[in-house]
Amino acid sequence: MRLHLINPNTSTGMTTRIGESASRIAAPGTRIVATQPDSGPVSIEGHFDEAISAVGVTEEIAKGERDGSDAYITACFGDPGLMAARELTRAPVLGIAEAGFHVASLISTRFSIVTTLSRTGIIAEHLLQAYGFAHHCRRIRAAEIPVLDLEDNGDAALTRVIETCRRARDEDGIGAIVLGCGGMADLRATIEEAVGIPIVEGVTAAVKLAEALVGLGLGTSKHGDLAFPRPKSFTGHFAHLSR
Ligand code: 5HY
Repeated sequence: MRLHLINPNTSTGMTTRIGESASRIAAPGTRIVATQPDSGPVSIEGHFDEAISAVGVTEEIAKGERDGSDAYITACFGDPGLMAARELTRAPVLGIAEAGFHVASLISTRFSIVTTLSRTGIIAEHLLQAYGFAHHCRRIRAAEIPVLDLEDNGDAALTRVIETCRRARDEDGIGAIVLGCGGMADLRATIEEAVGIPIVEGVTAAVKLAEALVGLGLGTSKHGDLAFPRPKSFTGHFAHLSR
C-alpha cells in the first residue's frame, strides 16, 4: 500500500526525518511517501500558520489522488485541514493528534500531552474536545521550545522535552504521555527510555492505524459531511482548486 505522509510545514529536514520514522515502523508492503506543501510556513506555531498550512495539506491530497495513494497522514499535531482533506478522498486520512489520542486511550486511563510552545496548547485542547478525549487528558504541558529547535538544536530540545515529560509523570497522575509535535517522530524510544512510562508518538501511531484501516478495507465515508466537495469555481490564486 502507498501510505502518503504529509508534513504540513515546509521544513524539508523535518519531512525527511518524519518519513524515515514512519518507514522504520511500517509493515512490509507499506511504501511510505513523504511530502510537504510547495508553499506555506516552515513551522506551525499558531492559528495563522495552521490556517495557511491547511490549504497546503489539501493540495498534497489532490496530488496523492492523482498518484494513487491508499491512505494519508497529516503529520502536524494541530491536525490542520484534516476534515477538508477527508472530503477530497475515499482513502483513510489520519491526523497525528487524533491517532495519538486514540492509542493513548487504549493503553492508559489518563494521559498528558507534551508539546513545543504553550501558545499552541489551546489548539490541542480544542482537538481533545472535538474528538471526545478531553476527559482522558489530564494536562497539556509545553517544553517551551520553538518547533525548528527540534531540527537545529536537537540535543537541547530533547533535554527540555524529557524534563517536561518527567514532571508530567511525577505530577499529573497519568499512565502515558502523547508527544505533541511531528518533529518528535524519531524521539519516542529515547524519551520512553529516559522517562520510564509509555510514550505515544502520533506519526508512528498513525502509520499503524492507517495499515489497520486499509487492512479492514475501510476508508473515509462519502455519506454525509465528508462527501466530496460540491463542484464550484474558485477565484484568484485559488482558481486551480475549482471542481
Ligand atoms: C507540528 N507544528 O507538529 C506542530 C507542533 C506544534 O510545525 N509541526 C509543526 O507545536 O503545534
